[in-house]
Amino acid sequence: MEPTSIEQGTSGPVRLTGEVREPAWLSMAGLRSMPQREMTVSFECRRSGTRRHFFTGPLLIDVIGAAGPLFDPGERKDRLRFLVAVLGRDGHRAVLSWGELDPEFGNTAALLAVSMDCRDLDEQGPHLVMPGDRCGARHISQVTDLRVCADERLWG
Ligand SMILES: Nc1nc2c(c(=O)[nH]1)N[C@H]1C(S)=C(S)[C@@H](COP(=O)(O)O)O[C@H]1N2
Ligand SMILES: [Mo]
Repeated sequence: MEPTSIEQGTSGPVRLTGEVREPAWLSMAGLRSMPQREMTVSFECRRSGTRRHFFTGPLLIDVIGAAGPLFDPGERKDRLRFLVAVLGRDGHRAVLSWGELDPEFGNTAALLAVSMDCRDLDEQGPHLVMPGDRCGARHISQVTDLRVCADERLWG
């Protein structure tokens, strides 16, 4: 299914697709209109050593939840079959599980950040923030695509 509405931001919107009721184009303004969290994360990069950044933005699970993932919301076990794939403009990507984000399970407060170190990210696009990660590789910059997938095709 193709996203239905376009709210163009400076960086180009983020596409949210896959197994959701309402695929969407997310603008930076739209992400800012959601409840905001802030957090400082530090991590080790093999190349650049210890890094530390301050981010603000909505919780990733709120962003995806608003699009209506196609699980039975009242059935905790059904949610555990879902994956969230995150893609950066340069092709760097990571796959997360719904279970690691869900407050009833791993409860990782991942953000889709709209500002980094007190500068807005409108030029770059949003930034995935994974609090608790020791390596920086899942703090994906310039996110362009989020895709929700159920596990069915893994077993096919
Ligand atoms: N889009 C994108 N984001 C990325 C990467 C990348 O290659 N592409 N590298 C990751 C890695 S390995 C690290 S350590 C951090 C480094 O972030 P910093 O240099 O801004 O502190 O960015 C992460 N985010
Ligand atoms: Mo890194």
